[in-house]
Amino acid sequence: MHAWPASDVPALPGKGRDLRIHDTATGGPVTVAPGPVARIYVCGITPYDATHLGHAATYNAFDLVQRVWLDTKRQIQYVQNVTDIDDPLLERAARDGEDWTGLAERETALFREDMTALRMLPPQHYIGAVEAIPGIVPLVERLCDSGAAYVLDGDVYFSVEADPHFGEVSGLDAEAMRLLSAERGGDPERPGKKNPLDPMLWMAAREGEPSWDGGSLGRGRPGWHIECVAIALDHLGMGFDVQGGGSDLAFPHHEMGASHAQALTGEHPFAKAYVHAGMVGLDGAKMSKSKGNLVFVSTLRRDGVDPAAIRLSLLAHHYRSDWEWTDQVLETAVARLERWRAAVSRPDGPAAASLVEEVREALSDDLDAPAALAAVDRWAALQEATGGTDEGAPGVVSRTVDALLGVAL
Ligand code: 5CA
Ligand code: ZN
Repeated sequence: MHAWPASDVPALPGKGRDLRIHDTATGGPVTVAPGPVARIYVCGITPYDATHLGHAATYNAFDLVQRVWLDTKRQIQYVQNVTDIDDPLLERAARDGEDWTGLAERETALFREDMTALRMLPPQHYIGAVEAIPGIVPLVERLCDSGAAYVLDGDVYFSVEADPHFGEVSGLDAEAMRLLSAERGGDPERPGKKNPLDPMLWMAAREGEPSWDGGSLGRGRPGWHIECVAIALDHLGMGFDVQGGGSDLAFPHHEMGASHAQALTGEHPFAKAYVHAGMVGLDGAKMSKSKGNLVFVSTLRRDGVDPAAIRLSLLAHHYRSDWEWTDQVLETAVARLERWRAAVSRPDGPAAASLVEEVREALSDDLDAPAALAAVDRWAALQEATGGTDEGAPGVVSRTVDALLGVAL
């Protein structure tokens, strides 16, 4: 699949800082990507509805990761998937009497437009589940051959016991895992499974549903976790730096993915850090396509909201906190954008060298975007109150906000 166009990222004076970020598996901050090449996999959308602000907030977090790395001149290998075949997609297409491929293509196209408008940097490899199937089948076959997978009425399941590290990503106990598994696409109640938590690797073809050639597995379609594993191993290999997604992916998705990959390769870990963004809510509940309590990026854009203001709304919250979208959040961002634009439109201003360092410091410390915004706010307030004589300053501020926060002033 093709991704979306990249916006330019201006180079900044001085030296960028290494990123320290919270890792779910160890429960603490880790310095990621020590070498010159940084490898990141971010779970992509299931394209059965438009991009809501929860999605946008999560992709904003991983866009910041890239921007911190680019500031250190690291080379980045960034991979993202599109879950363009899965139950929710088929259910929505059936509900609306629409072809599932048309639905997936349309919503993926809209996602690209939203990402472009929000100035999220694109992945180098943007891979759909359907196009990954030829790579998924041999992995499932290998897991079967090694005894890490088993067949139940034609469906193939992964045995969580096959990975001695199972449970280390989320750190949850068995009961919590069971509850989340039932909530998030698993089938712990299905009789005949070796362990109720075992996730499906390959689903045998169902009447009236699309299916693909699965070699010795028979016709069917891939499970969700093996999709991301196949794509990540193909383009990044084991031991890549960051696996990212919203906190609802820690279990089962990232837990199971890590175990699939570790059982396949005998190596550990799948990713060196598992990074999770908080959930954005609306009216007291997590924004979710299944609940329907959504604010779409595309709706705001159509209503004339500046994408830079949407982005500032996201940046005003620390990526790990859960927060609520309200009109007030957007109004605050619109006002901030106006203040910043007025401040950088003057020919000179207060010196900005320390501002660049403050924004760098804030982002390198677990992506503290609110602290970065506060630093820019202080410069803008000084500009408004007293002004300054530094002719380069407004340009430096503008480029800092552009390069490190993705906001065009
Ligand atoms: N296709 C899978 C990942 S392989 C998937 O979870 N798709 S999704 O469309 O449901 O979600 C895409 C990303 O947005 C995931 O990282 C998910 O954790 C995140 N996300 C979903 N809802 C919210 C929300 N309310 N707030 C923050 N992030 C969210
Ligand atoms: Zn994924």
